[in-house]
Amino acid sequence: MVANASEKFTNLALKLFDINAFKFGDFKMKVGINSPVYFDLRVIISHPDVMNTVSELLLQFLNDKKTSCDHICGVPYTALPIATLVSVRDSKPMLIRRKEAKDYGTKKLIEGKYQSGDTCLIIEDVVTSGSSILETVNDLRREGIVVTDAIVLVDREQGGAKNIEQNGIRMHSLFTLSQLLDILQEAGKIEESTVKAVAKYISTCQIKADGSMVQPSSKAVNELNRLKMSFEARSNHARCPVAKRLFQLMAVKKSNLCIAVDLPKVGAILDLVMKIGPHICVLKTHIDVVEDFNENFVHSLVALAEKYNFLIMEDRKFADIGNTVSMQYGHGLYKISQWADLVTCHSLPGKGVLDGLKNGAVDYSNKGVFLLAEMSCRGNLINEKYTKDTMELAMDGSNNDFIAGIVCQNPHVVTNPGLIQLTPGVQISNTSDELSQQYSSPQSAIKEKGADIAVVGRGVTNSPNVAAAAEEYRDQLWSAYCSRIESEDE
Ligand code: 5BU
Repeated sequence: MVANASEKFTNLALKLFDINAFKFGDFKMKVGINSPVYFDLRVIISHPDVMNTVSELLLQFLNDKKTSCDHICGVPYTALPIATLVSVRDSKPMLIRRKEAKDYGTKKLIEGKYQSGDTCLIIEDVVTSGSSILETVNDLRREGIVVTDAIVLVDREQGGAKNIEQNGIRMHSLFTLSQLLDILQEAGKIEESTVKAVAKYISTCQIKADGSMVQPSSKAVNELNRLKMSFEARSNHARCPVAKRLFQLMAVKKSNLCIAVDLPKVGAILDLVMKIGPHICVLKTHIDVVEDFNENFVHSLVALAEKYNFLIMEDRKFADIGNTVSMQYGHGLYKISQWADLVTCHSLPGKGVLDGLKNGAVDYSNKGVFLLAEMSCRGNLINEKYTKDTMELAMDGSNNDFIAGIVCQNPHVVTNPGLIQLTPGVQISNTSDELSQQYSSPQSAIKEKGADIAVVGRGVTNSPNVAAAAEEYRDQLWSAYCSRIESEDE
């Protein structure tokens, strides 16, 4: 069946969302208030099918508008390959504007064959203020080229169209931000609260052509800043059912404390869990340190999780090829997928490790993964690129129903309010151990590092009164969370 035009638009919008060409959360912008939506259309070059559809729709749009021109020019850099495809499909010669004139040779700013008086159509990926389009237009006009029309993939509706129209250019767009939001909401991909937060941001953050805000004194805040949102509100944004459940559980139990029970004997573990159960949202295990493991032990653990209403996370840090991980998760001595609600996983092997986990679970719809984007120990080899790539993996459309959250150490890693930040390395009385572990206080973990859930191990398990210690950590962590979401500062 041949898709009709609106179906094609809808499918393209959903595909762009799935490949992370735009994201919702909290993003730094050049002007003022952080934005709840962020576009990164550079990613489409990795998806030839998307490039194909985009160029096809642009061409169709141009033909419908009967916009005639001698040349096509893409605004560098994202729009260059798109302009190339349109140029080839339409047999229209292209022009390229250099961002800086070469400091040798001809010093030409505009590459390509043209004459003064020729007309040129501009192609751009996303327009915010319109200033990038105007820079390109100005350089073309300096060469005597006539520019009257620009076409963009997405108009963020923040004043760009008006700004460029004041410079004598008509702006056409394949999508406005509002249209994209409608499509995504209709398809159940985003919540009404997301649509509202974006609408509020757009109406408050209109931008002038010079990049400044129309109302610079505005007090608006980004309503999708997860650090300021309650766990109840964030449960609506979770795409992984276990994360949704965990957000709700935390809100009901008023606990964002995860205790790591790194003890070698089942008796001691169960005894401890009975004491700390009422205070925790997650119990974290390292099942391979248990010396007398047996099946009854996990049955007892699951029964305690039900009784005290917490989730069980096996901190297995899976890190192998999919096939191996699938066996490690579902089979072997521990059969982790049968009793752990959540597991941790390294992103190192890439997408295959997540496919392996899905494969190892009987039904992964009630299971979740925390991906490691950073570690707490001194000297670990993770760098910024690794962390960023881990987040790309987490947000990928094919995985995001399985990723409950991220293990990390700083507040800018997780931008999506539907993901939970888990931060280990928390203790009140120590700042390190002898084996490179580094600790921060409960307050610092929540307010400075951006933790939603803090992991406390020896801070509780080494205490002479574990119940009282758990209660103390629970109270400190919960009040730090309450103060984080209530405070006015950014
Ligand atoms: P501690 O006793 O509070 O230091 O225990 C911390 C727990 O968190 C322990 O089980 C570690 O394996 C786990 N952990 C960590 O400490 N740091 C990390 O970066 C990651 C996990 Br990931």
